[in-house]
Amino acid sequence: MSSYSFFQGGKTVDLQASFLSAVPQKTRCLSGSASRVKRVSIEGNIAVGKSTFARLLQSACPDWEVVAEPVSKWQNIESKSSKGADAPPQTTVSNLLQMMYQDPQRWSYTFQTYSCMSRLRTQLQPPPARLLSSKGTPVQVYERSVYSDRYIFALNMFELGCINATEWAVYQDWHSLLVEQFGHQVELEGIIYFRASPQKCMERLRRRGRPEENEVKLDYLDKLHVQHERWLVEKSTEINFEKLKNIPVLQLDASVEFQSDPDVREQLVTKVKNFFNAL
Ligand code: UDP
Ligand code: D5M
Ligand code: MG
Repeated sequence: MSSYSFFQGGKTVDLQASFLSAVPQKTRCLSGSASRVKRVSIEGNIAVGKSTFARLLQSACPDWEVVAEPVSKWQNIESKSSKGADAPPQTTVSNLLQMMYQDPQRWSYTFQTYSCMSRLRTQLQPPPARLLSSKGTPVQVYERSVYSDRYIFALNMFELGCINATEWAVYQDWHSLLVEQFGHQVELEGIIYFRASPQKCMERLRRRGRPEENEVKLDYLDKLHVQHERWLVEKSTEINFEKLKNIPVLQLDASVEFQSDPDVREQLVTKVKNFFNAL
């Protein structure tokens, strides 16, 4: 593992300004129909089956839209550099997810700035027209949230010593500002906690075979599991946002094989429907 770089902390500057220019004006204040949309996030450990389940929900009901986690953005960061005024700019593509797993001490803070920023940007996109014109209750299902960024991943990195005390203080400061400024546009009505043992997640992680995650150890999934339990079951994580403290949580047993079993799938979808109706 490398030592810390002097430049790490400097990468957070002007996040808010870059957000404001990146987010279309119409998304900054919600129209009447957009404010009808209920937002829910699916939370859970790595490879527990969130994306698979989210796709299933999307096909189960036309009133639901899934907003996937922007993992491919984390794997493909384009940067341009120029050797001089006359030289053509060179484009480099880097894989920040891989860099974070290969050298967590160097890259965790950078990764957390980008994962949170890219997630928020993705979730701030306006819902599709079919959702806004739906007669039922439209629901947007987010794969994870700015809250799991902070209370699961960033907190875990801090506790592991991969984000130092200064970085953690800086992170919390800008994260709170972002949530205060933009949080109402991505505010959640509820959370689905997709829960399985770390062993089951490891089995699925290996089956998925994402190359960047080759070196992920069971111990890491154990730690993330404990963070989820503290936040969503024991409620012992210190939360800084009032509305989040009392948010309804639906716990689903994800250890069952739902992908290939239509009966199990249906049971899970019914639980989700009842949960949405009660929100
Ligand atoms: N998977 C499975 N059975 C299930 C659900 C998921 O074998 O009932 C597999 C899925 O095909 C994928 C892996 O588990 O290869 C991880 O799933 P996903 O990418 O949905 O997990 P996420 O990281 O999004 O939670
Ligand atoms: O995978 C998302 C991948 O990204 C997984 O390898 C965990 C990693 N990671 C690290 N920090 C974060 C944050 N803040 N959010 C999300 N993912 C993070 P998935 O398949 O979605 O579990
Ligand atoms: Mg996923």
